[in-house]
Amino acid sequence: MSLTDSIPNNVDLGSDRKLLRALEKWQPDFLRWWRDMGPEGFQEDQIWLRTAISVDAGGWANYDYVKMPDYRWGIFLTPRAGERKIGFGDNAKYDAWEEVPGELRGMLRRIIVTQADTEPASVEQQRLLGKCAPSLYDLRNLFQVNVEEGRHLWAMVHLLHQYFGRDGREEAEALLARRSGDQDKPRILSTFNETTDEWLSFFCFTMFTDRDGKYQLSSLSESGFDPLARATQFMLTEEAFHLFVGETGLDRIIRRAAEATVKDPNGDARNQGAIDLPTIQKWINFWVSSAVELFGGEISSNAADYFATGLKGRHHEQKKYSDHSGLEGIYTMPIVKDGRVTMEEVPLRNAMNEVLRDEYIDDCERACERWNKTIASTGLDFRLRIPNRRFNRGMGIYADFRFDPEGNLVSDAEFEKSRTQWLPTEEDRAYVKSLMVPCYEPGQFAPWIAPPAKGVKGKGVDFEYVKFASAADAAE
Ligand code: BYC
Repeated sequence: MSLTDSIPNNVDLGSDRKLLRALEKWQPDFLRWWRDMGPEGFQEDQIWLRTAISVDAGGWANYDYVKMPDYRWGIFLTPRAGERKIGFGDNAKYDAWEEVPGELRGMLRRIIVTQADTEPASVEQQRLLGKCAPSLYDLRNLFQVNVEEGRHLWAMVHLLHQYFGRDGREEAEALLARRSGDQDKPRILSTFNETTDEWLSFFCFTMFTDRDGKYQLSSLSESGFDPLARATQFMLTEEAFHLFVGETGLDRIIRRAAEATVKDPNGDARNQGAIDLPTIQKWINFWVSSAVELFGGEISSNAADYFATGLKGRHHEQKKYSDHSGLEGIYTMPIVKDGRVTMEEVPLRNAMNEVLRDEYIDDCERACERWNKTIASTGLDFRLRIPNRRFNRGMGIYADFRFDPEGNLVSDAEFEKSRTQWLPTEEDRAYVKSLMVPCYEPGQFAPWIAPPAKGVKGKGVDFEYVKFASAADAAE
């Protein structure tokens, strides 16, 4: 099969010989990386997956059984809707760029590489999870997320190859050479080096880390560099499913936790084989505090430059804002001065990371409210919380101080004293891992997670979402 056949695309790949050659060279390296670092042990199995084969509303999501290495990783840009102008910053009202402006080349490359790096990183982080999936439904969802992260890598590599010449090709190779968690060649952003070897972390990752992806992609979809805007617009359509997996996955674990607490004579969910709510809270604290780092510094000249040049806007820049210069505005943020938290005014452009973090945190709070309704529906009086953004930070203006999950300044000693109440302990991790026993019977679910309300795309919850190549795989 030629590359133009094996890569569904709407970028006219067949007529661009240079681009085709570059991608033909990269594809075998990608497949090698996928075999080495993609889901371990399931490459020969038939997975019921959706594949994007066009950008049309009706055509983009095509469902069928596919072996993962045969997945058709396509390249799609949302079609142009007429002439487009740059929507914000100092270049607003000029025509959007179809080529990379020379003076912005370095900055744009850095943004695209940073975005691209997260995609293979997450696949690497999740590569062992299939071996302990709580159901075939969840196993299939994991693999759906994985192949789509692979497609998002293709989307960014296409931009690197098409617009950045030799530099772009080198960056594309480097994306396959870095490894999540590797001391010598780690992935670029912190969270993407965290271990994700059990499913509570997987659902936290897809809930909280992928949600950073949503807001970053949304900001990039406003970009004055039109190919980036159009590539990220289409990525967002797939990203929605990843967020669904995270939010509903946590909801199902929380439901089981609450039910088990109510049922147990001592109110001990662990005694019923579930994960208790205080443990879930610790995971939320850990993953939220890790994910909020991904928005960059609170006061950032990089962010100001990205906005000023028109490369990266705000979430819903066109829909939500009337002033697109960002020059007049002031952002008031809490900072630590003389041992106290006080408010300080920052020029809006320098606070763009914080503006995006606000949107993100509101979205997390919304989901948390839903989980609390799930808990309340069991009759249990317990509330989960999204920790304050200052809690447990390793980067930015709060990194040198300690805060409790409510955001109050505390001493190092106070923090250390409460650490085991706020963050996962080794014992908690060992307990959660002890529950990770695979459950591969169609329609069966591990005891620590409730079944979903419905299956995928009209299929039942008991549908055979994964057909194992051999009985040995299923028993593994
Ligand atoms: N870890 O000015 P600063 C996704 C670096 S997730 C390590 O404070 P800036 C997905 C920063 O790169 C979305 N390093 O921040 C989710 C800079 O280094 P350089 C991914 C960090 O630049 C799940 C220096 O520190 N997309 O799609 O304003 C599964 C000073 O930075 C971190 C993007 O991130 C960190 N946490 O903002 C799959 C969009 N934070 O460049 C996929 C593109 C900062 O001086 N990236 N640094 O060497 C960006 O827009 C910006 O790079 C950031 C940082 C928002 C990440």
